[in-house]
Amino acid sequence: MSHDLVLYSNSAFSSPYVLSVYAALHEKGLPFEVKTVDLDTGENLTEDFARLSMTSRIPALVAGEFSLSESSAIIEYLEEAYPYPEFKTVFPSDLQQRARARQIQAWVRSDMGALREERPTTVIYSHKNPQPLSTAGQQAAAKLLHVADTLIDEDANFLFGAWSIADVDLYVMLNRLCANGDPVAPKIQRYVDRQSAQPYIQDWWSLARGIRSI
Ligand SMILES: N[C@@H](CCC(=O)N[C@@H](CS)C(=O)NCC(=O)O)C(=O)O
Repeated sequence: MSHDLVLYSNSAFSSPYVLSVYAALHEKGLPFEVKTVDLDTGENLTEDFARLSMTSRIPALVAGEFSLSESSAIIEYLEEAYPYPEFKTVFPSDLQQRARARQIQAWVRSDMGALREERPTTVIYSHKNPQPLSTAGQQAAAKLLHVADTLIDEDANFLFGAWSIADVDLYVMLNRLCANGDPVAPKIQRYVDRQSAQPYIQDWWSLARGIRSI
């Protein structure tokens, strides 16, 4: 299957959900174009973008005549449309690890709201939040760090031996704490640094910082 792929991001490049799709496209080696919509001016609510995304949300992927939003659905689509072994897989090969990766993906998208609110992704590339975490924020951070401690080995390797998309999702969540200077164990910091070092991740944050344009 070969299509012109277009990934729609918010113009601030602050969305962890867009980053997850951006990572999947890079890892699969798929050429794609990035277009932006300005959420602050409601550009996502225009008829054109609503038609394309169906839900007026980013990320949205356009693949020829087809378009889709919701990052997990997009990643699953890419995985099936551009399958292994011709293309790199973004999921672990082992059945149970694959299920665990999907658990992590779903979990970081649906839990720990207080942490997402008090440590938005802007702390990663822009302003830190000097305010201590609220009780709810601390509880969310403790839960996150407990899961990370369970899944990440002492060498701070990828979660499932080789890279998977769950590494990107867990990395962004953990980096909300690391980048803000909130305390984390050394192996968690090493794990975050390892993911941060991927060139396309650095590219992404330089887009967010406005250092690089698309
Ligand atoms: N569950 C969605 C979350 C996407 C999401 O929250 N997108 C936000 C920006 S980060 C958005 O489009 N907000 C505008 C709106 O909902 O109107 C996914 O994984 O793609």
